[in-house]
Amino acid sequence: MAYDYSDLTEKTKCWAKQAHTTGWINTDTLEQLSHFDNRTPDNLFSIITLAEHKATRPLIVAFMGGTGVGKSTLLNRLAGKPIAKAGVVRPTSREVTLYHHQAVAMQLLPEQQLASINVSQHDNAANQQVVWIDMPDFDSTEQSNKQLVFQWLPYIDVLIYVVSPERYKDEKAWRLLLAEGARHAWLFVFNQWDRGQLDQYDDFNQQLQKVGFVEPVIFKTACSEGFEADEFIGLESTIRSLATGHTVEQLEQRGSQLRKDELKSILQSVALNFGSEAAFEQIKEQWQDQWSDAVKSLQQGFIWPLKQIADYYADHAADLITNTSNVKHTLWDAWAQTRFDDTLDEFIIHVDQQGIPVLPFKQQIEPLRDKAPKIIQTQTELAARIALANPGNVLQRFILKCLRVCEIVLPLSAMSWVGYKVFMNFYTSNMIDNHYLGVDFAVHSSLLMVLSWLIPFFILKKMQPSLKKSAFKGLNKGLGNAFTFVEGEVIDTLQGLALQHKEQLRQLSEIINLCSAKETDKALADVKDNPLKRLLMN
Ligand SMILES: Nc1nc2c(ncn2[C@@H]2O[C@H](COP(=O)(O)OP(=O)(O)O)[C@@H](O)[C@H]2O)c(=O)[nH]1
Ligand SMILES: [Mg+2]
Repeated sequence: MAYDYSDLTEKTKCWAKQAHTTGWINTDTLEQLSHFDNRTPDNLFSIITLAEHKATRPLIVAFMGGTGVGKSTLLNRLAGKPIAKAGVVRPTSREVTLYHHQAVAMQLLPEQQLASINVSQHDNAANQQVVWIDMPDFDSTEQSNKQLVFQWLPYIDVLIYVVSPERYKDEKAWRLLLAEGARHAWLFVFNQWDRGQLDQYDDFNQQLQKVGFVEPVIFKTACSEGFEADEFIGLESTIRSLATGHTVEQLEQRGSQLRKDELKSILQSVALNFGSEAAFEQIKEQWQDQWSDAVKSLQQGFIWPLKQIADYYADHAADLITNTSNVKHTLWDAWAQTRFDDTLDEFIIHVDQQGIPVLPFKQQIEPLRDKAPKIIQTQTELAARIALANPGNVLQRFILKCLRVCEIVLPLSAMSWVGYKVFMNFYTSNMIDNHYLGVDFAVHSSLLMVLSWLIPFFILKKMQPSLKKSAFKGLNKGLGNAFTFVEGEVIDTLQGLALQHKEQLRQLSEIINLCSAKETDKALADVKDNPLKRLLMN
């Protein structure tokens, strides 16, 4: 289904509004996508009261050209009476003259009503389907005349470009023809032919061919007294033949397609400045590289403060458990924040270089600048507490456990053995009247018992892991976790942004595709020998 131009501009405006709010397009682009020229010849007729052609509006035809070429004279000749001021001293006609059938109800727009306008009506049924307009001189020194012409141009179906032998090379009018060429259908009048030369006509014809009119329709007219043998009738009948509902519809459709094409190319250029999906993949890798560099430098910068904090933690291990707010030492200082901010800034510059809109990045990555210190603080503190709760490594802790067992088991075994010896000797000495154990035994067995307790006790004492080292290790581990955490936060944000980006592009491409949908049923190209074909610029 083909959408109307106004529907497409509405869709575009809606899209632009939300894309601007989320930062995907800047204010300039929003401006560009919020104001579209919806003026068409159709706007001039809100009510049409033509008896037979109720549904069809008349064809709007306007004379345009340089000063004094004879536009007003041509309209007067057509009307058969002086309705437009002709031959006024330069700068000439400042007003717009409308000439139409009395049955046509024109609804002038407020801006047009303000400008000086001169309306003449007729009752000639043959010209019922045409509204003629005489435009002020476009090349006039009066700036307001030029503005008036520009104000009226969008409402005109067919422009009759009038030239004279002196002014057929007029630059200002020619520039307007080039600029507006594609938007209208064109007929050409070589007026004041009573003074014209054939080579001037050929020259003019060739110029028109050069700018894209393959076979321009040019009428030679002469409006001076006593010179009747010209092609004025041809001009009149050509216009009349064009003033059918079908042609008007075709012109409207062509205008609408042109505007859709213009909208399409604007949207395509917006899409070009949007960055590709591949660019998103690239920036993800870039972030990982940049972050690993930053981590290296942060880690180096943290060695000394880490040691300080580890010492502090070890010395205040007890305070740590009861009151954390006593811990004044924080790892994340101004230096670290600057280093981190620089990394993010560098990354955003890179995003910009990849042609991806940076505002959403700035908006979504900004909170991380405040969040990073908190992440670092929580992670390092947590790891330090865990480390202090279980100091040393697994092997160390196992050996210590064994030693603690030995500290009990060894003296116990020594005591049992000595006890057994004392008992056995006491028993046998009673039976066979032997001597009791001597002083030697007493000394040795005491020594054995003392040693079996002292040795594990000393080793245990010496092997106790250092709290400082444990705190340092813990802090280091926590720092590593925090870095991974921050990296993950950015990657998550990037993934979220990539999805948003994809969705924005999808919506934009949808509108672009709708602009491309051709209204094939009435398309000009399908109609062979269409009278309009010669009137359109290629
Ligand atoms: N010789 C000659 N003079 C003409 C012809 N058409 C118009 N003029 C004169 O050219 C002058 C300017 O005409 P006008 O219609 O006011 O030109 P406009 O400025 O294009 O509207 C007037 O004096 C006309 O009488 C023509 O075909 N031949
Ligand atoms: Mg005039």
